[in-house]
Amino acid sequence: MNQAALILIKPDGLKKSLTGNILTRLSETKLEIVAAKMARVSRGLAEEHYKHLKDKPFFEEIIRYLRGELHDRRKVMALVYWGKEAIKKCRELAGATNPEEAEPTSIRGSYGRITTSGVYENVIHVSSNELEAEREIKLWFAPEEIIVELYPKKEVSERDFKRAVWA
Ligand code: IDP
Ligand code: MG
Repeated sequence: MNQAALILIKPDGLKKSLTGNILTRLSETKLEIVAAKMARVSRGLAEEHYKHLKDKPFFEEIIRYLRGELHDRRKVMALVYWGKEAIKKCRELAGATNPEEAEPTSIRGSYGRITTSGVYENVIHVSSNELEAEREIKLWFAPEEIIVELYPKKEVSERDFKRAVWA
């Protein structure tokens, strides 16, 4: 069954110039990329993304990490991979959360590290299950940014709605 998975190339991945390497590794899955963009990460977005970890002692640090405050790169690359068993395939390639325990040839095993303050800098985020994937994809992307129909959507008309267009 086709699945969608949210992938984030985290600020350490960007700072280490790993975008190409990571996308090359992920292309082994033969999955389809159905959305991609660079995104600024507001505090609200980061806190919502990691809300299941709110009670963890490392919560504040991973918010700072995702926002790029530890790497002077205030952005992430966000992508949606789509296809058969997308979550399992992407998580396998990503490797374990703790980069020291991750399989050495996995993405996290190859490029991750643990900082002296204890943050697992593991260069990539991958959704952990279908429910989380749906929640995360809806958080990071608007319907029109995704080129396949993933989830039900609705139309709303907005009065006096302003948006930027090219001058
Ligand atoms: P996942 O990214 O493998 O799904 P989660 O448990 O969702 O792992 O944790 C989110 C992120 O928080 C991890 O990718 C990692 O950067 C960081 N993290 C998770 N557990 C720890 C920990 O025990 N110490 C430090 N950082 C952690
Ligand atoms: Mg997770």
